[in-house]
Amino acid sequence: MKRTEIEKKLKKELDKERFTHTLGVMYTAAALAMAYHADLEQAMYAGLLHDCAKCVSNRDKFKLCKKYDIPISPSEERSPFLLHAKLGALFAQKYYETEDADILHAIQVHTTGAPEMNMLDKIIYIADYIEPNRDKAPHLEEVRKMAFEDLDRTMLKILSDTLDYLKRKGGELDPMTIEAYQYFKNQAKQEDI
Ligand code: DGI
Ligand code: FE
Ligand code: FE
Repeated sequence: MKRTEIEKKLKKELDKERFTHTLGVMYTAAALAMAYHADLEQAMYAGLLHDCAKCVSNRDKFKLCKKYDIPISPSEERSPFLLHAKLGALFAQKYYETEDADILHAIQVHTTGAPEMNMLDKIIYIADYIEPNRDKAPHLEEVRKMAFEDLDRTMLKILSDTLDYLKRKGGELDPMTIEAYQYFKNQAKQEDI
């Protein structure tokens, strides 16, 4: 599907705020792709589609996961909003004609992150956090600058701030978020040696 067609469809599926955020992520991902010589088209499509399953009720999230054999982890059972990432990858393929495995993977890991993320995965994860309409995350100014200097250090900073935030508010930590954090922490240590 053309990007403009996807935009039209998403405008109907998402609430106003989420649609505005989505465009913010698409253009921020584009800017990061330019800065790091990544594929611009892939970054824009992945940014546009990353939250395509966000505005589905929790009840329907569970139903759809069962219907399409998407495994639900115990942590997702308790925090069903996490499922919008896996479901987003399914929707992108099913309803938005996206077959590109890199785009689908970037959508799938955009909420928790994952060990060994590739460049597109990192660009989407970071763009989601720093896009211009975001205003609540801590250290935003610093992270926004860092994003255009070093993707791995930025991943570590966002993951660490996210874990702090979740611990403070008593949110459950998904094992994948912890694994992602440890991966980028080890990576940073190895660079120091
Ligand atoms: O969908 P968005 O709001 O644009 O962004 P997102 O998909 O990155 O989701 C962000 C939220 O996800 C943020 O409030 C932190 C939360 N999150 C990330 N990792 C975990 C988590 N929440 C829980 N409960 N557990 C996690 O491991
Ligand atoms: Fe999301
Ligand atoms: Fe998002």
